[in-house]
Amino acid sequence: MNVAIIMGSDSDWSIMKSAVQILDKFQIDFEITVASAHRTPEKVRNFVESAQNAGAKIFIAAAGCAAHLAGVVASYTTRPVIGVPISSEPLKGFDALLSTVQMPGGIPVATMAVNGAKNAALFAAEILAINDEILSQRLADYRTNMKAEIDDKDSKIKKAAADCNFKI
Ligand code: RP5
Repeated sequence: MNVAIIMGSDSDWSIMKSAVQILDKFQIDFEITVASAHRTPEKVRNFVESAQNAGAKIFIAAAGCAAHLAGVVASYTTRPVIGVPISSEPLKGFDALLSTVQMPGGIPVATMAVNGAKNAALFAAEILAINDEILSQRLADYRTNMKAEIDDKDSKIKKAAADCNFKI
């Protein structure tokens, strides 16, 4: 198991499933659990320790509101921790962003954008690819496909604009 994902609640799943989809696409094995820094702190600690013992190289921690989960996970491991602040009412994720990103010196969390689950998984893949040529090639192919998609969108927009009788 390479990546351990921890979410503060099952309500974070609608966002975090895109991280799982990316890990699956790149054939990266992972484990996922729900555990809260505030509601179930012992479960968080036990999960981090057991995931690390099981070989987790990277942790992805996602939480909303006063989102201390990623920081707490980072306090229990020296493996890289990627934080995903989750949007919630009434502050739309700004609360979670600041709670996740503003770590004190000594305990880093690589914080993604609010709801940045996809990039969290891609960032994990990029770290793992440092020592994995096959994964590195998959990431290169992914970028190549992304370029082709953008070129396709460019062509469609140029055609749509031409149909409107003005040029971009
Ligand atoms: C956080 O509180 C969770 O990560 C979630 O984003 C938010 C709300 O949790 P629920 O009330 O939906 O369980 O700890």
